[in-house]
Amino acid sequence: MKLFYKAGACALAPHIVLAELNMAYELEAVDLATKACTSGDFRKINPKGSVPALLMDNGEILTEAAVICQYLAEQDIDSTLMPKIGTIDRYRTIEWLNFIATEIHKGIGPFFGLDRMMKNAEGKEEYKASALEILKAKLGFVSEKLGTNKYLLGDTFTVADAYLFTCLGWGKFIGLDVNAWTNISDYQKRISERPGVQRALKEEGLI
Ligand SMILES: N[C@@H](CCC(=O)N[C@@H](CS)C(=O)NCC(=O)O)C(=O)O
Repeated sequence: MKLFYKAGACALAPHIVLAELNMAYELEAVDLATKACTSGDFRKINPKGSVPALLMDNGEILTEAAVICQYLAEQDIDSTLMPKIGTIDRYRTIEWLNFIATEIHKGIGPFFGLDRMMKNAEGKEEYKASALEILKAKLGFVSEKLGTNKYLLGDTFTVADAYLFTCLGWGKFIGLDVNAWTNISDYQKRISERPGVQRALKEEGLI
């Protein structure tokens, strides 16, 4: 299996899952500005032009971070990264994945492409200020739900934690101080110390 990624971007979530499961995998970096990668034009691999993309051993390509994470977790039937089918915890995990993808990931994503989206300097500042307030409200909700639990689902680390941890890492680039919420900063630290997470961070050159 090969994961196409950009260091620190959302592909870190499935990368963490691969490392946590100790699966055999290769990595290939993508230049998101030029869409170039060692294999050539990345758009021929993923026409959406975005990472992550997972090249499976049978040649299939799977995209969308939340979906790749679920797929990978289910390659190992003993894994607890995705709770078992039929349990409420499974739907809680999917509920978190959806929230993280649509509210947190896509709440932060536009900050990185603002120069391409808006020409008006004042408009950009206005957007950033209000988008930051919206994000803060969402993280306030996360902090409240998390409480002093180790992970989003309680004591068990799941794919939703791999995804949320990835997005929290972007806060420092957009003026969002996640240390404002003790529950979240403790959570971030706890996850960063997991061996699988350490391995993925090292492989992306982030530590
Ligand atoms: N819907 C996709 C979005 C992925 C995404 O936004 N990837 C970003 C990096 S975090 C990216 O590749 N941006 C460059 C682009 O889309 O051109 C997913 O959830 O995986």
